[in-house]
Amino acid sequence: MTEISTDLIGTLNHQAAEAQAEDYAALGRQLARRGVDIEALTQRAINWTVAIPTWGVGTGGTRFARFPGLGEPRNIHDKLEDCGVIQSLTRGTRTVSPHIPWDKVSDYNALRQEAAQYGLGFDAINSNTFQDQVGQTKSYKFGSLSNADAMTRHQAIEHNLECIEIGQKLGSTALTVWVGDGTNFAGQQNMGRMFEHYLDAMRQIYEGLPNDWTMYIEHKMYEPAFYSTVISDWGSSLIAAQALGSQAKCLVDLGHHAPNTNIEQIVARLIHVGKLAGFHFNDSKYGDDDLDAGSVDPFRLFLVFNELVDAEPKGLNLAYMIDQSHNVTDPIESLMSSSMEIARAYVQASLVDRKALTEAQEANDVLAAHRMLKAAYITDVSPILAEARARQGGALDPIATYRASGYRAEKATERPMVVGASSGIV
Ligand SMILES: [Mn+2]
Repeated sequence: MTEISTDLIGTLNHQAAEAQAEDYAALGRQLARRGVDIEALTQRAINWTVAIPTWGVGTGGTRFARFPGLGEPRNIHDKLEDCGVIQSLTRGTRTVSPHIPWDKVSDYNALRQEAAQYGLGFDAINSNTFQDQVGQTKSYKFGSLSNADAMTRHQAIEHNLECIEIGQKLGSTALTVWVGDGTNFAGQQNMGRMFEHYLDAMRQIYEGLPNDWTMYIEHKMYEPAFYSTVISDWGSSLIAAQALGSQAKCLVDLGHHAPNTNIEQIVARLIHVGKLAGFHFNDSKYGDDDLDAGSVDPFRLFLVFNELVDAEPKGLNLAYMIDQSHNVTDPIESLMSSSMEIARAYVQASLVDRKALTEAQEANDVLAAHRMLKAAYITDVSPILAEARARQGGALDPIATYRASGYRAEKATERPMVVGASSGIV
């Protein structure tokens, strides 16, 4: 088990401590003038956590090629080690979201203990019926849960039920179902019948759900299917979640919508019907680009969190996970950066004066209302995020500390390059 040395974190934190104290105090005074208690915000930042997908620490790829990185994780044990590094430096990523079959092992109790050594627990478990596995009887070439062939659907159902079993051993309480099912040709399939097959299959999975579990339904507009997709949008997802029952909810992946879609409004609608499961965070410009969260449109990320913080009195219990593909960066650095950007949006959204905003909205004072959001959004809350990390033993500057540790170079010698390491674009 490799860790970033606490001595290194302590030394680098010490070097930056004076500047951090100064920035934190200055921000505290500024916020106090605005009637905001910086300590309360810091406490919120400390409590915040987002899940790391186990496949995210590997280098992703495009439809054309994959350029492997140095010292890539070769298996779930290496992945947990990398996720442990992210958690030790950022302190805001306390769980990992496993993927089956990529993370299959023979002893899940041992895996749970292994994760616990890194201070990690297991979040939602992800099933995979979008690719064929070695030794599989039926192919998913023409779909899985919505396949025209009953035996193929049965195989996909059984896989999801197995995921629930594995998840229970890992301490997970949610199953995320995303299927790539769809068509590439008009007339290829009957769109109504496909949806009925999907619902029927999902019902059988739902029946296998333990009482304290939730099923997350993830929609995606297109890809790999390009003419029609069985769960293409939040409407289809909501129909399915409502048909299944109270334990089924809708997961919003920020990259899975048409360009320019008002995602924060979808979030508000799903909150309204009590069907919002949570998020897969990433960013995009054109489609499901799986770019780093907050790297292209941080304001949109903020606006999503604005809806979430606004709805906090409703007692939301949401799942937050990063879902990105890292093609040109060190995945550990990207995941640390993204986790900090997500926490930033959350803390910024927490700055909004909800009472004053409601009053401005009720009075149709358009510009005042807008400026309240912008005032929160342009506030640099970095000192709060750094403070939250440091108070928990993390790094004031996680990426600089990681670079100084030489972790990647060490792994490059320990982990020889393997061909065909799994990557995720879901
Ligand atoms: Mn996703």
